[in-house]
Amino acid sequence: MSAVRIAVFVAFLLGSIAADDPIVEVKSGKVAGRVVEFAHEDVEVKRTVYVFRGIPFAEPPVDDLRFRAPEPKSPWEGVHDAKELGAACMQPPSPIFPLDGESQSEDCLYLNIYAPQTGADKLPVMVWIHGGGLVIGSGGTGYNGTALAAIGDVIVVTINYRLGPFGYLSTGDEHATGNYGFLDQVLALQWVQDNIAAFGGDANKVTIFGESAGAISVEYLMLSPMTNGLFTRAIMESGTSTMPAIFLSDKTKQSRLAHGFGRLSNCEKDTSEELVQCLRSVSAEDLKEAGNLQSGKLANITGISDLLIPFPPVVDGNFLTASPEGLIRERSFPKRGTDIMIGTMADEGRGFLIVFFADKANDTEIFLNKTYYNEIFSTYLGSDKKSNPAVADAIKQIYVDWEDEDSDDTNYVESFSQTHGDMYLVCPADRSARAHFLAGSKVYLYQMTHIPSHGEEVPFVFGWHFDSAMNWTMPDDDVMMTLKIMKYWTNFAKTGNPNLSDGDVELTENEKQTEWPLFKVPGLEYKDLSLKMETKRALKAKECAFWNDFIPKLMKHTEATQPCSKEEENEKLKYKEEENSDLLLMRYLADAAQKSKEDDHEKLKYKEEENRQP
Ligand SMILES: *[C@@H]1O[C@H](CO)[C@@H](O)[C@H](O)[C@H]1NC(C)=O
Ligand SMILES: *[C@@H]1O[C@H](CO)[C@@H](O)[C@H](O)[C@H]1NC(C)=O
Ligand SMILES: *[C@@H]1O[C@H](CO)[C@@H](O)[C@H](O)[C@H]1NC(C)=O
Ligand SMILES: *[C@@H]1O[C@H](CO)[C@@H](O)[C@H](O)[C@H]1NC(C)=O
Ligand SMILES: *[C@@H]1O[C@H](CO)[C@@H](O)[C@H](O)[C@H]1NC(C)=O
Ligand SMILES: CC(=O)N[C@H]1CO[C@H](CO)[C@@H](O)[C@@H]1O
Repeated sequence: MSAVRIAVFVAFLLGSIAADDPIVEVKSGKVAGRVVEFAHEDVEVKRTVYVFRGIPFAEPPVDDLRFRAPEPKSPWEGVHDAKELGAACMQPPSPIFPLDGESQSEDCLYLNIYAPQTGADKLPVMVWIHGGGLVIGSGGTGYNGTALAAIGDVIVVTINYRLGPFGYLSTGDEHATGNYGFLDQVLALQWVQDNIAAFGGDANKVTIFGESAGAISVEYLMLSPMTNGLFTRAIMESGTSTMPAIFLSDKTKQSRLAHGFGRLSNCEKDTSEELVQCLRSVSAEDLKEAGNLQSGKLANITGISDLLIPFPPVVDGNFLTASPEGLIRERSFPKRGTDIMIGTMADEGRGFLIVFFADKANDTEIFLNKTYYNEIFSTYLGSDKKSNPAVADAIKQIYVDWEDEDSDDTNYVESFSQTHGDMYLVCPADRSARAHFLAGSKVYLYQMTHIPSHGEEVPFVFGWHFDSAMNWTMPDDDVMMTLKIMKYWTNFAKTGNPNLSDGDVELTENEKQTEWPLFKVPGLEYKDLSLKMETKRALKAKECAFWNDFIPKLMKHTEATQPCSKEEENEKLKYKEEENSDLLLMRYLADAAQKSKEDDHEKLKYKEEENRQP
C-alpha cells in the first residue's frame, strides 16, 4: 500500500501526471489518462472523453518471448502514465502509410481507450483492429477514437499486434508455431473482458471491427476456437480470411520461408530448433531489416513468390485448426450467432494497378491499353489460376468489354480493377456473408460507392472531419454521410442492428423508406453507402457465382483432364521467376494500408468540386 502511494507521489513529482487526470485501476495496476472535451461546430454533441493511450496489455514480447504466444502484463506499482501512444510494432517504412512520428519497438503490445463520460448504463465497446497487410500499421495513427466515441456513445479501443516476421514467422513445427499477431489480438480482447468495466464499458457488448488486414483478422477471430466469449459482434471492412494468397497451409513451405529468413539474418541452421534459437538472439532492428519487404530477397531465396505477404497466417492447431477456406466452405467454425456487418468498396481493385505503373504513382488517370493488359493479366491471378489457360480465358470472358475489345482506344483499367477487386475482396466477402448467414448469424452487407477505393471508408467511420488534429475537412454532404456511417456502426455495436432512427440524424423521407435490411439467402439485400444510402440487392451476384462457384469447378475439371506437359511445367517455373514479387508485394501492402492523407485530401477536394457542378 505504502509502496503504491510513494510511486504515485513520485509520478506527480515528475510532472507527467496532473492532479485532475483521470486515473483508472485495471487488474495490473493504475493508469492515468487525459481529459478531452469533444465539441465541433458541425455536430450538436458535446462530450467529455477520457483518453488513455499506451496501456500495456502484455509483457513485452522480446528475448525468449519472441515468436511465442504473448504473456499477460504482470502488475506494476504506482500509476502508469497513459497519455501517449505506446510504440508501434516493428515494420518496414511505408510511404503511403506513415506512422506520423510514432516510434517503433519490439515492445509494442499497447492499447488505447477512448471512453466518453456518461451517467447512464455501461457503454458498448468497439475494438478496432488496424489494417496494413499484417505487416504495417498501428492502433495509433489515423485511429483517434475520440469523435467516434463521443458521437456514437461507445467506448472505442484500438490495439497493436505484432507484424511481419515478429508476428507470423512459422517453422511449420512446434519450434515456432506462427500466428503470434493473432494471439496478441486474443490477449487484447481478454484484457478488454477483464478491465473494460473499470472504464464504464460493457464486457458483454464487445464489437470487433477492422479494415483490410484488420477485417481479415476479424474473420480469423471468428473462426478461432480460442475466442469464445470475447465478443458478440463483428464488422469486416474490405477483408476476409479467405482472401487469396494470404494464408499458407503447406508446412514445408513455412519451413523453407523460415530458413530462408534465417539466411538473411545470419542464422543459417540445419534444424528449426537451432534456427529459432538463433533468430531470438538477433537484434530487433536487424530482424526488421531482414524482413524488409522491399528487398524482396526472401522470395528469391525460397522460390516462394506466390504469397502477398511473406509470413502469412498458418494452421497452428491452437488459434486456427484448419484452413479458413475449408472452414468457411464447410461452415465448420464455432457458431456463436455473432452479429456481422461486412462490406467492400466499389472500386477495390484500382489501387493495385499502380503496381504496373510505378512511374505514374501520382497520376489520377491511368490508361491501360490492350497489349499491356494482356501482358500483366496473369501476374495477379495467383499461381494456381495463372498457369491454367482455361481459367485465364474464362476470366477475360467475364471482365473484358467485348463491345470495344478491338479498339486501340479502349481503356482496360476498369476490366483490371473489377477483376482484381472481385477476386480479392468483393467475392470473398460475398462468400463470407453467405456462410455466416447460413451458419445462423445476423448479417448486414454494404458496399461503399461514394468514395470507392480501398480504405476510403475509414475517415468516415472514425469521423476525421471532427478531429482538428487530422486537418481533414469534408464537404457538407460528406459530413452528413460520416455522421450516418458513424451511427450505422455504433448502432450495430449497441443492438446488432445498424438502422438509423430519427434521433440519430435527420432522415430524409427516402431514407425512412430505405432501411438497411438483413442480408439473407435468397434475398441478397445490401446497403449502398452513398449520398442516397439506397438499399439494393444481389451485389455482383454473377461475378461472385463465377469466382466462388464456377472457377473452382473449372479448375478441378481442367486439372483432371489436362495433366501438365513438361513445357507447361517449365513455363510455370519461368513465370515464378519473372514475377516481380518485390514490387507487387510492396505496392500491395502500401495500398492495403490507407491512402496517404494528402492523396485523399486531394480526392475529397476534387469530389467537392465535382459535387458543385450543376
Ligand atoms: C534474385 O535472384 C536473381 C538471380 O539469382 C538476381 O539477379 C536478383 O538480383 C535477385 N534479386 C534480389 C532482390 O535479391
Ligand atoms: C509523387 O509525388 C511525391 C510527392 O509529391 C513525390 O515525392 C514522388 O516522387 C512522386 N512520384 C512520382 C513517380 O512522380
Ligand atoms: C501500351 O502501354 C504500355 C505501357 O504503358 C506501353 O509501353 C506501350 O507502348 C503501349 N502499347 C501500345 C500499342 O499503345
Ligand atoms: C483526437 O480527436 C479529438 C477530437 O476529435 C481532438 O480533440 C484530439 O486532439 C485528438 N487527439 C490527438 C492526439 O490527435
Ligand atoms: C491543413 O490543410 C490545409 C489544406 O490542405 C493546408 O493548407 C494546411 O497547411 C494544413 N494545416 C495543417 C496544420 O496541417
Ligand atoms: C429494417 C430494420 O431493421 N429497421 C430498424 C431500423 O432501426 C429502427 C430504430 O432502431 C428500428 O425501429 C427498425 O426496425
